[in-house]
Amino acid sequence: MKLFYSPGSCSLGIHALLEEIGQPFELALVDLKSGAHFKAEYGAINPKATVPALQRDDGTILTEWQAIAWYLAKSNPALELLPADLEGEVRTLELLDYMVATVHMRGFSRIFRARNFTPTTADEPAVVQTGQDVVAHGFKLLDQILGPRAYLLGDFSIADAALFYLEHWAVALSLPVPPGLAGHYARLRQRPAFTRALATEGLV
Ligand SMILES: N[C@@H](CCC(=O)N[C@@H](CS)C(=O)NCC(=O)O)C(=O)O
Repeated sequence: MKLFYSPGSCSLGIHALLEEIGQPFELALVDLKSGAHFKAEYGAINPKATVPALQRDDGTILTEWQAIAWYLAKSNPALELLPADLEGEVRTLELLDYMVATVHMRGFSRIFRARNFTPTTADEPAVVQTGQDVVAHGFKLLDQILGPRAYLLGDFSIADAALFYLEHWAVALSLPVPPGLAGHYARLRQRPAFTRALATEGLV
């Protein structure tokens, strides 16, 4: 398998999951900062011009964070990266969708790319503030869901890898992180797979 990634982006969570799985995989750098995702070469791989994208061993490409994580969990059942029961599965999907579609796409995306949300430069600080409010509300809810447990669903799951990249961004931006999530982030950084992914991406 080959993961198309950009260092420190949301692909970090998928990278850490591939490390958790422990099977050989390749990394292909798509440097978002230099606009490599808009070049024709990457367009032929993922016309959505986003990372992560996963090329599987049969050559097919899978996109969208939740779909890639779900595929990795389901194709490695012995690792139990997903709860086995229906209730556990829908709770995982519920968490993934909230973290990726809301906290990431409606929150952090406004902070990182305010200009994509308004044609008016003067409005950009307000866009960033809205993004920070979405993140703060999301982190409050996720902190409540985590509660005193080590991981979002009790045992480690793909949901924790999504929360990890959000926490990583918040720490990098010096945004407030509730104590429970700060503990969760520290705990994941200690997992060898996450430590390796961070080191490979030059983030430690
Ligand atoms: N819905 C996509 C979103 C992925 C996404 O937005 N990735 C960001 C990096 S974290 C990206 O590729 N951005 C490209 C850009 O900003 O132009 C997913 O879940 O994979």
